[in-house]
Amino acid sequence: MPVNREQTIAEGVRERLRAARGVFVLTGAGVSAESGVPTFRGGADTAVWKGLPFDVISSAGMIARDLPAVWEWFDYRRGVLSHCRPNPAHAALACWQDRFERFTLATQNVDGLHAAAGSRGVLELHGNVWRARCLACGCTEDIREMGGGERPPACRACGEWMRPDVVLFGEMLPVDVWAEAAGRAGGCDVCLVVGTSAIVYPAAGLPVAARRAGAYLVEVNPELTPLSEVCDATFRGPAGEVLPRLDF
Ligand code: BV8
Repeated sequence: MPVNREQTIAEGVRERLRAARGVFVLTGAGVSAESGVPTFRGGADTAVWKGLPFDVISSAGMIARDLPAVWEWFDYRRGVLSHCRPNPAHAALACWQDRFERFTLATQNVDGLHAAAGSRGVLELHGNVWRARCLACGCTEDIREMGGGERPPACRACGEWMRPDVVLFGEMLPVDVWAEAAGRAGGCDVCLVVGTSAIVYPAAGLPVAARRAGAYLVEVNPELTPLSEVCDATFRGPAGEVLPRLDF
């Protein structure tokens, strides 16, 4: 896209942000790509683990079928993440959080990088890879504070096995987190969608709901997505470069 045309659009978005009272942001794996976190559908194929497509190893049935394998998969993910730090996209969103009457950051990412960048009250739609949850009593614990590598780890409250506190395919999203995200998406002036292929539901429905409720919809993604055609503005570039440019 010719530079001045993108600059014009960027100035339009900055104006909208300056005037906005409520801003809703939905992020996906792409916002962490520049931190070195592999995306799921980056490039041609879907991420595969030991021959299993990620949406199989990350599916509800695996908990009953092979909980140790699920832990191995998320231990591997944590291993990758332990070398990753927030990037300028995370930083831009963190400094925007106090500049609006209502600012909501909802993410599909389980990497915890938004919080690491200073974002508060992030709505983690799909959970967090650094937390474990007891299969019996529902207690959650930060895995970094659980010491020993026992797998599956036992719950310190009731002794039952714990599972990664992430939402697997076929599982409901946390009801309170979802309700807040859906409510906020339906009441914002500007909705930004950053780094998501917008394929996984119900998260991908949030920007559509925001648009239907009258929000100005902005997409930041190097590639086209199913959402692109309903957006008011799109930026085909990496979030770590585009978001700082949208600072207003
Ligand atoms: C449920 C945690 C029901 C685990 C995840 C309606 C229609 C069709 C299917 C369904 C439907 N409703 C439900 C379904 C089924 C399913 C689903 O959506 N399937 C898809 C595959 C079609 N949904 C579910 O199962 C959900 N649960 O519906 O429960 C229910 C109801 C009642 C009772 C019981 C149950 C649960 C979904 C959550 C699953 N868990 N994650 C883990 O991480 O392993 S999903 C996981 O995959 C991520 O969290 C994320 O949501 C998704 C990956 O998508 P993205 O984040 O967008 O990443 P992707 O790689 O695809 O794309 C990256 C993008 O970034 C690209 O566009 C790329 O161009 C861009 N990019 C790259 N670099 C950059 C960049 N952008 C900006 N800057 C860059 N530098």
